[in-house]
Amino acid sequence: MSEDNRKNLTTGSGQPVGDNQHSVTAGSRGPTVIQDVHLLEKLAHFNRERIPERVVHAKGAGAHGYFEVTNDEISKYTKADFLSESGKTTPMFIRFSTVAGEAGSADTVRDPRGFAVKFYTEEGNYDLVGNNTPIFFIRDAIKFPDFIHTQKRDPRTHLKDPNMVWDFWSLSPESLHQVTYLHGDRGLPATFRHMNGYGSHTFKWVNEDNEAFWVKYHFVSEQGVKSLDDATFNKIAGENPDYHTEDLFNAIEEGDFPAWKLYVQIMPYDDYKTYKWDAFDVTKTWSKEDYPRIEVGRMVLNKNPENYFAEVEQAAFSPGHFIPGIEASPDKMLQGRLFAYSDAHRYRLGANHEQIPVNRPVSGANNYQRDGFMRTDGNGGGSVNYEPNSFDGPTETDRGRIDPFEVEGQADSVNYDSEDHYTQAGDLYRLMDDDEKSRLIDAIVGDLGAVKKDEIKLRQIKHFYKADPDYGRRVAEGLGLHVPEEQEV
Ligand code: HDE
Repeated sequence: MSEDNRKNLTTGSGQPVGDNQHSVTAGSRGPTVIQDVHLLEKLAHFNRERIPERVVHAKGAGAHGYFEVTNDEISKYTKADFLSESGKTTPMFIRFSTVAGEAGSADTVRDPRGFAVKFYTEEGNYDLVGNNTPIFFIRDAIKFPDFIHTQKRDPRTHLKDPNMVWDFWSLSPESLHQVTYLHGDRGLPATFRHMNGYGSHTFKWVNEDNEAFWVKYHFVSEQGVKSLDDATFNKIAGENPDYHTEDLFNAIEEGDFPAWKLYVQIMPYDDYKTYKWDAFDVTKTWSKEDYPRIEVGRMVLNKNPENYFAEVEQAAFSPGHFIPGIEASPDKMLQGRLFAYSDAHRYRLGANHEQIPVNRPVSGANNYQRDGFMRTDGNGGGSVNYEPNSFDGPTETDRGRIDPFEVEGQADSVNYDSEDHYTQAGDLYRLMDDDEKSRLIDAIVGDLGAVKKDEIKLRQIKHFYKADPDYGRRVAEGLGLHVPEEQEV
């Protein structure tokens, strides 16, 4: 482009624009002429600026940074190249989010927070798509659409409806642990910087000798964990719905880079057969006494996105983006997610969404995928587009093989073995000090109190009671309802 053109306003196809303030009309009073293609293009593109928002986690904020390994010992457990030695650094991108709200909703609502990390490793992108809670409400993917329907708007009133929320939770007792967690202080993080992150699921690590381990990830905030109180979070939601987004952006802009230490709990492969909890049930945690946290490295966020839509709205994380040395576990929620995320990306961003810069692997992609909407990478040029071939096309490599594992039993719709949804929820309740217990009870009474049917409230109170009689009693009293006796529960 010549020097003077550089300042010219142009159309999308580069033609200089003569007038950007006035439509072309037939005479001063005449109709607008259809040949004003700049006007047509500008209005037509404007109509197509919005893409489908994420069906969950629609409101979020993102940042770039790096991950640095701080423990040489980790390569004992995984052959993942980016974890191979202390001091190795990997660029990464993170997106924090709420779950239920739409893209314009408030940041400071009581809700789990998404904690989605994309590591741009030399062997492909590794995505760890977690939350700020180590557990989840349900443990089978098949229930997720129903669960999210209760978190969204009533189909008739288009209003959020506590009757749906608590009807579902009281009929799905596996939710009790996360319901307790959510109504405790962790449900109201003070900022995205003052909360921990978790992979939540159990994953599989495989080392260079093809020995396998089970792992759970913990990102521990170096800023500490701070929460808002009940009065504050609602006030902020009204005054500044983008409070967390603004806090993260300003902190990084001012050079106050937030950081997290990454730890893992490691379970020897065969322990899952005898461990007291189902190692693959995402509504349960592993005791840190049984499997202590081992430091892996440190994540620092040190660069804001240049453009929100390009980098945050178009970011595509998938739990199925594994790399050699890191694989799936049989966790039924994780298994469902392995399909759902890339399917959501194909819907929201198109078949070639991994060519969008924020999603592009720094290691490049070599495969025989061709064509499809928005193919912008040259589409493989004249190179061979099938395999096997005799023309030096990319071929499979042992490094990409999964670690084989035994399967047994019949294909069927199978439940988990244990229905104990009370011990860990009760342990969490008993871990809280008196003040947090009071805040928990107030939060639950406030939410559950809005439910119309006593039948739903009483059903839920019985779950609280089975977790801990004091828990159930205090909620019942707070609601002015019958306190169940031991034998009733
Ligand atoms: Fe998600 N989830 N999820 N989820 N999730 C999505 O993917 C889904 C679950 C989480 O910042 C969607 O790109 C299913 C658990 C985060 O871009 C969708 C199930 C955890 C984000 C989807 C779950 C999460 C999402 C929506 C039940 C924590 C935002 C658009 C098996 C461990 C990522 C999209 C970002 C986003 C599906 C449950 C975390 C629809 C089917 C459990 C952080 O694909």
